[in-house]
Amino acid sequence: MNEQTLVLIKPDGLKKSLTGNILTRLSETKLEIAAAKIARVSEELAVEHYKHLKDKPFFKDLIKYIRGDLHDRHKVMAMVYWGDGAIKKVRELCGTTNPEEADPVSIRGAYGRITTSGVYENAIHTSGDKEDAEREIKLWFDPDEIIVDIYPTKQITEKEAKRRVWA
Ligand code: IDP
Ligand code: MG
Repeated sequence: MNEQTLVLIKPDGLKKSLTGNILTRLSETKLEIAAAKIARVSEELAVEHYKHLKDKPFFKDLIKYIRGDLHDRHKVMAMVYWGDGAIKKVRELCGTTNPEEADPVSIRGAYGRITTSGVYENAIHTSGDKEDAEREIKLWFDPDEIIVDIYPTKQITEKEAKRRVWA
């Protein structure tokens, strides 16, 4: 069954120039990339994305990590992968959360590390299940940024809305 999952190449992955390697590994899944962008991560977005971990002792460092404060790379690469069994396929390829325990040939096993402050720097994020995927994709992307129709949308008219266009 076709489904979708959010993938983030985290700031450590970008700093280590792993984008190409990670995309090549992800292509093993034969899934389609339905959306892709480089994104700045606001404090608000980071906290919302990781809200299920807000009571953990490593939460503050985790927010710094995903915002790029630990790597001087204030961006992530965000993508939606789409296709049959997308969530499980990408999750398996990424490996377990703790990079030291991950299969050495998984993305996290190959590229992740645990910092001295205890954060798991595991180079990549991917949604854990269908509910997470929907919440996360809606958080990171607007419907028009995704080339397939995945969740219901509605039309709104924004009269006073201002936006930048090319000068
Ligand atoms: P996931 O990324 O495999 O879905 P989550 O539990 O959602 O795992 O955790 C989000 C991120 O928080 C992880 O990818 C990792 O960077 C970090 N993290 C999770 N658990 C720990 C921990 O016990 N110590 C340090 N960092 C952690
Ligand atoms: Mg998770």
